[in-house]
Amino acid sequence: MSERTLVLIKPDGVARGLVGDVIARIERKGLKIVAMDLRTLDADTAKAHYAEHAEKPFFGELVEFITSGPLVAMVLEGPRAIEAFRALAGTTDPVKAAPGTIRGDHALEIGENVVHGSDSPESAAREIKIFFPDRF
Ligand code: RTP
Ligand code: MG
Repeated sequence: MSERTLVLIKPDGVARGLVGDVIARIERKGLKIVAMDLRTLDADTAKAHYAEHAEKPFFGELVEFITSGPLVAMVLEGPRAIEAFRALAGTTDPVKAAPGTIRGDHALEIGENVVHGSDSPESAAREIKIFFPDRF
């Protein structure tokens, strides 16, 4: 059964020229890109996207970072796409992320960990609606 997930190449990934690398990994894995857009988020969209973290001490930094420059938003489709992309991304803390994953290969700081991927079907549906309303 196919599912969809919302993936972001965060502003650090775009600024560092990692868009091609991330997309190559997605395509090599066999996940299909069904929507893609380069854009800079406003604070309201960023807060809506990260609403689950609104009470966390790092929320302010998170919103500032994710709005700091252009990011690439995309929707991926494939069998167990949510779990498949989270496996490609590696764990949240890039120091602990396995080499061979996006975060394991490219990042050192938890706040600048290159990519986002939805963590559940409910999150994916909510996030896809925020980034690509009316598309799906
Ligand atoms: P994401 O939502 O970005 O895909 O990352 P995730 O599921 O692996 O991690 P999550 O717990 O949802 O956290 C969202 C983002 O917040 C930043 N973060 N900073 N300073 C901190 O302790 C801290 N903890 C999390 C990370 O950039 C993480 O990706
Ligand atoms: Mg998350």
